[in-house]
Amino acid sequence: LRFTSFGESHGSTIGCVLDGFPPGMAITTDEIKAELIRRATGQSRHTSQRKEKDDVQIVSGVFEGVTTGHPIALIIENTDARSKDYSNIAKQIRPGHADYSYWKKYGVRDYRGGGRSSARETTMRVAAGALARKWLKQNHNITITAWLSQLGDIRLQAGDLSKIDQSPFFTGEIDRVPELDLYMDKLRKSGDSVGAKISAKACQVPAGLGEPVYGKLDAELALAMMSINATKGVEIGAGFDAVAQNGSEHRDEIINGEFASNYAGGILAGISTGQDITLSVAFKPTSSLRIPAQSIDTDGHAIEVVTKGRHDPCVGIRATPIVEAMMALVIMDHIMRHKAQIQSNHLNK
Ligand code: EPS
Repeated sequence: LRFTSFGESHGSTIGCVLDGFPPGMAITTDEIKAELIRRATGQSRHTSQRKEKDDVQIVSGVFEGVTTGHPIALIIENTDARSKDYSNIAKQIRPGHADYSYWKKYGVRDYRGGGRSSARETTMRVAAGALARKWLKQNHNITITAWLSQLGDIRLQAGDLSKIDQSPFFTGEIDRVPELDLYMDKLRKSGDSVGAKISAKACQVPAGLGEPVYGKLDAELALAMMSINATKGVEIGAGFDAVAQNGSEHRDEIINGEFASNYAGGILAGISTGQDITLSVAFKPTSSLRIPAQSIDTDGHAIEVVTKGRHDPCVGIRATPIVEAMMALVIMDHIMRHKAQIQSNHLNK
Protein backbone atom coordinates (compact mmCIF):
# COMPACT_ATOMS: atom_id res chain seq x y z
CA LEU A 1 0.00 0.00 0.00
CA ARG A 2 1.48 3.34 -0.99
CA PHE A 3 0.13 6.71 0.10
CA THR A 4 1.14 10.20 -0.93
CA SER A 5 -0.62 13.54 -0.75
CA PHE A 6 -0.35 16.82 -2.63
CA GLY A 7 -1.50 20.38 -2.15
CA GLU A 8 -0.99 23.31 0.19
CA SER A 9 -3.27 24.83 2.80
CA HIS A 10 -4.00 27.82 0.54
CA GLY A 11 -3.60 26.17 -2.87
CA SER A 12 -6.64 25.43 -5.03
CA THR A 13 -6.92 21.75 -4.14
CA ILE A 14 -5.50 19.09 -1.86
CA GLY A 15 -5.44 15.44 -2.77
CA CYS A 16 -3.89 12.03 -2.35
CA VAL A 17 -3.15 8.81 -4.15
CA LEU A 18 -3.60 5.49 -2.37
CA ASP A 19 -2.01 2.86 -4.56
CA GLY A 20 -2.19 -0.92 -4.17
CA PHE A 21 -5.57 -0.97 -2.42
CA PRO A 22 -7.31 -4.32 -3.01
CA PRO A 23 -10.24 -4.48 -5.46
CA GLY A 24 -13.83 -5.20 -4.55
CA MET A 25 -14.53 -3.01 -1.51
CA ALA A 26 -17.60 -0.79 -1.65
CA ILE A 27 -16.88 2.81 -0.68
CA THR A 28 -18.82 6.08 -0.92
CA THR A 29 -17.80 9.69 -0.52
CA ASP A 30 -20.27 9.91 2.40
CA GLU A 31 -18.32 7.25 4.29
CA ILE A 32 -15.08 9.17 3.76
CA LYS A 33 -16.76 12.46 4.68
CA ALA A 34 -18.00 10.98 7.97
CA GLU A 35 -14.34 10.58 9.00
CA LEU A 36 -13.29 13.95 7.58
CA ILE A 37 -15.84 15.82 9.68
CA ARG A 38 -14.30 14.44 12.87
CA ARG A 39 -10.98 16.11 12.02
CA ALA A 40 -12.26 19.27 10.35
CA THR A 41 -11.76 22.81 11.60
CA GLY A 42 -14.71 24.96 12.64
CA GLN A 43 -16.58 22.14 14.43
CA SER A 44 -16.18 23.75 17.86
CA ARG A 45 -14.94 26.98 19.41
CA HIS A 46 -11.71 25.20 20.42
CA THR A 47 -10.36 24.79 16.89
CA SER A 48 -9.45 27.03 13.97
CA GLN A 49 -12.59 28.77 12.68
CA ARG A 50 -11.67 28.19 9.04
CA LYS A 51 -14.76 26.61 7.49
CA GLU A 52 -13.80 24.10 4.82
CA LYS A 53 -16.52 21.99 3.22
CA ASP A 54 -14.14 19.05 2.82
CA ASP A 55 -16.32 17.67 0.04
CA VAL A 56 -14.20 14.79 -1.17
CA GLN A 57 -14.25 13.60 -4.78
CA ILE A 58 -13.11 10.15 -5.85
CA VAL A 59 -11.39 10.69 -9.18
CA SER A 60 -9.77 7.29 -9.75
CA GLY A 61 -9.75 3.70 -8.56
CA VAL A 62 -13.45 3.30 -7.79
CA PHE A 63 -16.02 2.17 -10.39
CA GLU A 64 -19.72 1.80 -9.66
CA GLY A 65 -18.99 2.34 -5.98
CA VAL A 66 -16.38 -0.42 -5.69
CA THR A 67 -12.57 -0.24 -5.54
CA THR A 68 -11.01 -1.53 -8.76
CA GLY A 69 -7.45 -2.23 -7.58
CA HIS A 70 -6.15 0.78 -9.51
CA PRO A 71 -4.66 3.80 -7.74
CA ILE A 72 -7.35 5.55 -5.70
CA ALA A 73 -7.12 9.32 -6.13
CA LEU A 74 -9.09 11.65 -3.88
CA ILE A 75 -9.32 15.42 -4.11
CA ILE A 76 -10.81 18.21 -2.00
CA GLU A 77 -11.05 21.84 -3.05
CA ASN A 78 -9.91 24.50 -0.60
CA THR A 79 -12.85 26.86 -0.33
CA ASP A 80 -12.10 29.09 2.67
CA ALA A 81 -8.42 30.03 2.56
CA ARG A 82 -7.78 33.70 3.36
CA SER A 83 -4.24 34.24 2.17
CA LYS A 84 -4.32 38.01 2.75
CA ASP A 85 -4.30 37.32 6.52
CA TYR A 86 -0.71 36.28 5.98
CA SER A 87 0.51 39.20 3.87
CA ASN A 88 2.10 40.82 6.93
CA ILE A 89 4.37 37.80 7.42
CA ALA A 90 5.23 37.39 3.72
CA LYS A 91 8.92 37.93 4.57
CA GLN A 92 8.77 36.95 8.23
CA ILE A 93 9.77 33.72 9.91
CA ARG A 94 7.51 32.50 12.72
CA PRO A 95 9.67 31.03 15.49
CA GLY A 96 8.95 27.36 16.11
CA HIS A 97 7.37 27.02 12.65
CA ALA A 98 8.33 25.17 9.46
CA ASP A 99 8.85 28.71 8.06
CA TYR A 100 12.46 28.56 9.23
CA SER A 101 13.52 25.11 8.02
CA TYR A 102 11.57 25.32 4.75
CA TRP A 103 13.25 28.69 4.07
CA LYS A 104 16.70 27.23 4.83
CA LYS A 105 16.04 24.19 2.64
CA TYR A 106 14.20 25.61 -0.36
CA GLY A 107 14.99 29.32 -0.28
CA VAL A 108 11.42 29.98 -1.45
CA ARG A 109 8.87 31.52 0.89
CA ASP A 110 5.21 30.52 0.35
CA TYR A 111 3.71 32.60 3.12
CA ARG A 112 0.08 31.57 2.58
CA GLY A 113 -0.87 29.81 5.79
CA GLY A 114 1.30 26.84 6.66
CA GLY A 115 1.55 25.60 3.04
CA ARG A 116 2.62 21.96 3.01
CA SER A 117 3.40 22.06 6.73
CA SER A 118 -0.21 22.98 7.59
CA ALA A 119 -2.55 20.59 9.38
CA ARG A 120 -4.63 21.00 6.22
CA GLU A 121 -2.48 18.26 4.66
CA THR A 122 -3.70 15.76 7.24
CA THR A 123 -7.18 15.92 5.72
CA MET A 124 -5.98 13.52 3.03
CA ARG A 125 -4.51 11.11 5.57
CA VAL A 126 -7.93 10.84 7.20
CA ALA A 127 -9.58 10.40 3.78
CA ALA A 128 -7.24 7.53 2.85
CA GLY A 129 -7.48 6.16 6.39
CA ALA A 130 -11.27 5.91 6.02
CA LEU A 131 -10.76 3.29 3.31
CA ALA A 132 -8.15 1.42 5.33
CA ARG A 133 -10.33 1.42 8.45
CA LYS A 134 -13.28 0.03 6.54
CA TRP A 135 -11.12 -2.68 4.94
CA LEU A 136 -9.61 -3.68 8.30
CA LYS A 137 -13.01 -3.91 9.99
CA GLN A 138 -14.70 -5.71 7.10
CA ASN A 139 -11.98 -8.26 6.41
CA HIS A 140 -10.29 -8.73 9.78
CA ASN A 141 -12.65 -7.22 12.39
CA ILE A 142 -9.83 -4.87 13.41
CA THR A 143 -10.92 -1.64 15.09
CA ILE A 144 -8.74 1.36 15.84
CA THR A 145 -9.59 3.99 18.44
CA ALA A 146 -7.61 7.02 19.56
CA TRP A 147 -8.39 9.45 22.37
CA LEU A 148 -7.05 12.54 24.07
CA SER A 149 -4.88 11.37 26.98
CA GLN A 150 -3.33 14.71 27.94
CA LEU A 151 -4.18 18.36 27.25
CA GLY A 152 -1.42 20.66 28.48
CA ASP A 153 -0.87 19.46 32.06
CA ILE A 154 -4.33 17.84 32.35
CA ARG A 155 -3.98 14.05 32.23
CA LEU A 156 -6.97 12.00 31.10
CA GLN A 157 -7.81 8.31 31.41
CA ALA A 158 -9.23 6.36 28.48
CA GLY A 159 -12.64 6.32 30.20
CA ASP A 160 -15.55 5.12 28.08
CA LEU A 161 -14.16 5.09 24.56
CA SER A 162 -17.62 4.67 23.04
CA LYS A 163 -18.14 8.34 23.98
CA ILE A 164 -15.13 9.95 22.29
CA ASP A 165 -17.24 11.45 19.50
CA GLN A 166 -19.64 13.11 21.95
CA SER A 167 -17.36 16.10 22.57
CA PRO A 168 -14.82 18.06 20.52
CA PHE A 169 -12.09 16.66 22.80
CA PHE A 170 -12.18 12.99 21.77
CA THR A 171 -12.21 12.04 25.43
CA GLY A 172 -13.77 8.99 27.01
CA GLU A 173 -13.86 10.94 30.29
CA ILE A 174 -16.99 12.76 29.21
CA ASP A 175 -17.62 14.14 32.72
CA ARG A 176 -14.44 16.16 32.46
CA VAL A 177 -15.47 18.05 29.32
CA PRO A 178 -16.48 21.21 31.32
CA GLU A 179 -12.97 21.28 32.83
CA LEU A 180 -11.46 21.00 29.34
CA ASP A 181 -13.81 23.68 27.97
CA LEU A 182 -12.73 26.05 30.72
CA TYR A 183 -9.05 25.33 30.15
CA MET A 184 -9.32 25.92 26.42
CA ASP A 185 -11.42 29.09 26.78
CA LYS A 186 -8.79 30.58 29.08
CA LEU A 187 -5.99 29.53 26.76
CA ARG A 188 -7.69 30.97 23.67
CA LYS A 189 -8.29 34.30 25.38
CA SER A 190 -4.62 34.46 26.39
CA GLY A 191 -3.63 34.08 22.70
CA ASP A 192 -1.34 31.19 23.56
CA SER A 193 -1.36 27.51 22.54
CA VAL A 194 -0.63 24.18 24.21
CA GLY A 195 0.43 20.63 23.36
CA ALA A 196 -1.49 17.40 23.65
CA LYS A 197 -0.98 13.66 23.90
CA ILE A 198 -3.12 11.27 21.88
CA SER A 199 -3.23 7.59 22.78
CA ALA A 200 -4.50 4.86 20.50
CA LYS A 201 -5.18 1.16 20.36
CA ALA A 202 -5.83 -1.29 17.58
CA CYS A 203 -7.89 -4.34 18.63
CA GLN A 204 -8.11 -7.78 17.02
CA VAL A 205 -4.78 -7.39 15.23
CA PRO A 206 -3.47 -10.88 14.45
CA ALA A 207 -0.08 -12.07 15.68
CA GLY A 208 2.75 -12.12 13.15
CA LEU A 209 2.54 -8.72 11.43
CA GLY A 210 5.82 -6.87 10.97
CA GLU A 211 9.36 -7.75 10.06
CA PRO A 212 12.10 -8.69 12.49
CA VAL A 213 14.81 -6.13 11.72
CA TYR A 214 14.01 -3.67 8.93
CA GLY A 215 10.32 -2.92 8.53
CA LYS A 216 9.48 -3.57 12.18
CA LEU A 217 5.81 -2.88 12.83
CA ASP A 218 6.61 -0.50 15.70
CA ALA A 219 9.26 1.33 13.65
CA GLU A 220 6.79 1.87 10.81
CA LEU A 221 4.04 3.01 13.18
CA ALA A 222 6.50 5.47 14.74
CA LEU A 223 7.52 6.75 11.30
CA ALA A 224 3.88 7.21 10.32
CA MET A 225 3.13 9.11 13.54
CA MET A 226 6.25 11.28 13.29
CA SER A 227 5.22 12.24 9.77
CA ILE A 228 2.08 13.98 11.11
CA ASN A 229 2.71 17.70 11.43
CA ALA A 230 3.45 18.97 14.97
CA THR A 231 4.42 15.49 16.29
CA LYS A 232 7.31 15.55 18.75
CA GLY A 233 7.25 12.07 20.24
CA VAL A 234 5.89 8.54 19.88
CA GLU A 235 5.67 5.83 22.52
CA ILE A 236 4.81 2.17 21.89
CA GLY A 237 3.21 0.35 24.82
CA ALA A 238 4.85 1.45 28.08
CA GLY A 239 7.10 3.74 26.02
CA PHE A 240 9.36 5.95 28.15
CA ASP A 241 7.81 4.55 31.35
CA ALA A 242 9.69 1.33 30.53
CA VAL A 243 12.87 3.14 31.62
CA ALA A 244 11.83 3.01 35.28
CA GLN A 245 10.46 -0.53 35.16
CA ASN A 246 12.24 -3.72 36.14
CA GLY A 247 12.29 -6.56 33.68
CA SER A 248 10.25 -8.69 36.06
CA GLU A 249 7.45 -6.12 35.75
CA HIS A 250 7.82 -5.11 32.09
CA ARG A 251 7.86 -8.64 30.62
CA ASP A 252 4.27 -9.52 29.91
CA GLU A 253 3.79 -12.86 31.61
CA ILE A 254 1.73 -15.53 29.90
CA ILE A 255 -0.56 -17.18 32.43
CA ASN A 256 -2.64 -20.15 31.28
CA GLY A 257 -1.98 -19.12 27.69
CA GLU A 258 -3.10 -15.49 28.22
CA PHE A 259 -0.93 -12.39 28.45
CA ALA A 260 -1.31 -10.94 31.95
CA SER A 261 -0.31 -7.37 30.90
CA ASN A 262 0.57 -5.40 27.78
CA TYR A 263 3.58 -3.21 28.46
CA ALA A 264 4.95 -4.27 25.06
CA GLY A 265 2.07 -2.51 23.33
CA GLY A 266 1.24 -5.65 21.36
CA ILE A 267 4.59 -5.74 19.57
CA LEU A 268 7.65 -7.84 20.47
CA ALA A 269 10.81 -7.48 18.39
CA GLY A 270 8.94 -5.60 15.68
CA ILE A 271 6.24 -8.28 15.25
CA SER A 272 2.67 -8.17 16.55
CA THR A 273 1.77 -10.57 19.37
CA GLY A 274 -2.00 -10.62 18.88
CA GLN A 275 -2.54 -8.29 21.83
CA ASP A 276 -3.96 -4.79 21.34
CA ILE A 277 -1.40 -2.52 19.69
CA THR A 278 -1.06 0.56 21.87
CA LEU A 279 0.80 3.79 21.27
CA SER A 280 0.84 7.45 22.27
CA VAL A 281 1.84 10.51 20.28
CA ALA A 282 2.99 13.90 21.60
CA PHE A 283 1.94 17.02 19.69
CA LYS A 284 3.69 20.33 20.22
CA PRO A 285 1.86 23.62 20.84
CA THR A 286 0.99 25.48 17.65
CA SER A 287 3.56 28.15 16.78
CA SER A 288 1.32 30.64 14.92
CA LEU A 289 0.41 33.02 17.77
CA ARG A 290 -0.86 36.55 18.10
CA ILE A 291 1.52 36.98 21.08
CA PRO A 292 4.52 38.91 19.69
CA ALA A 293 7.82 37.00 19.38
CA GLN A 294 11.38 37.87 18.39
CA SER A 295 12.57 36.48 15.08
CA ILE A 296 14.15 37.36 11.72
CA ASP A 297 12.86 38.17 8.26
CA THR A 298 14.05 36.52 5.06
CA ASP A 299 16.75 39.23 4.73
CA GLY A 300 18.10 38.26 8.16
CA HIS A 301 16.91 41.41 9.96
CA ALA A 302 15.70 41.16 13.55
CA ILE A 303 11.92 41.59 13.73
CA GLU A 304 8.95 41.08 15.98
CA VAL A 305 6.36 38.62 14.56
CA VAL A 306 2.63 38.63 15.24
CA THR A 307 0.58 36.00 13.38
CA LYS A 308 -2.97 36.69 12.29
CA GLY A 309 -5.25 34.14 10.61
CA ARG A 310 -7.30 31.35 12.13
CA HIS A 311 -5.34 28.92 14.23
CA ASP A 312 -5.82 26.05 16.64
CA PRO A 313 -4.91 26.79 20.26
CA CYS A 314 -4.26 23.03 20.49
CA VAL A 315 -3.86 21.30 17.15
CA GLY A 316 -3.22 18.01 18.98
CA ILE A 317 -6.91 17.59 19.84
CA ARG A 318 -7.85 17.35 16.17
CA ALA A 319 -4.98 14.93 15.63
CA THR A 320 -7.02 12.09 17.14
CA PRO A 321 -8.63 10.93 13.83
CA ILE A 322 -5.28 11.45 12.09
CA VAL A 323 -3.54 9.05 14.49
CA GLU A 324 -6.32 6.50 13.86
CA ALA A 325 -5.95 6.93 10.10
CA MET A 326 -2.17 6.52 10.09
CA MET A 327 -2.41 3.48 12.34
CA ALA A 328 -4.98 1.93 9.97
CA LEU A 329 -2.85 2.55 6.89
CA VAL A 330 0.26 0.99 8.48
CA ILE A 331 -1.55 -2.07 9.85
CA MET A 332 -3.34 -2.66 6.55
CA ASP A 333 -0.05 -2.40 4.70
CA HIS A 334 1.49 -4.97 7.04
CA ILE A 335 -1.39 -7.40 6.58
CA MET A 336 -0.93 -7.18 2.82
CA ARG A 337 2.85 -7.65 3.11
CA HIS A 338 2.38 -10.57 5.50
CA LYS A 339 0.04 -12.30 3.09
CA ALA A 340 2.42 -11.69 0.18
CA GLN A 341 5.23 -13.49 2.01
CA ILE A 342 3.55 -16.10 4.17
CA GLN A 343 0.66 -17.10 1.92
CA SER A 344 2.44 -16.82 -1.44
CA ASN A 345 2.80 -20.63 -1.59
CA HIS A 346 -0.95 -20.96 -2.00
CA LEU A 347 -1.86 -19.25 -5.26
CA ASN A 348 -5.09 -20.29 -6.96
CA LYS A 349 -4.44 -22.44 -10.02
C1 EPS B 1 -3.26 25.65 10.15
C2 EPS B 1 -3.72 26.96 10.10
C3 EPS B 1 -5.13 27.28 9.81
C4 EPS B 1 -6.00 26.09 10.11
C5 EPS B 1 -5.46 24.90 9.36
C6 EPS B 1 -4.15 24.50 9.98
O1 EPS B 1 -5.34 27.55 8.46
P1 EPS B 1 -5.20 29.01 7.84
O2 EPS B 1 -3.78 29.14 7.49
O3 EPS B 1 -6.06 29.07 6.64
O4 EPS B 1 -5.66 30.01 8.87
O5 EPS B 1 -7.33 26.41 9.80
O6 EPS B 1 -6.29 23.79 9.43
C7 EPS B 1 -7.07 23.45 8.38
C8 EPS B 1 -7.46 24.28 7.43
C9 EPS B 1 -7.45 22.03 8.37
O7 EPS B 1 -8.27 21.63 7.53
O8 EPS B 1 -6.92 21.31 9.23
C10 EPS B 1 -1.87 25.37 10.41
O9 EPS B 1 -1.04 26.30 10.38
O10 EPS B 1 -1.50 24.18 10.65
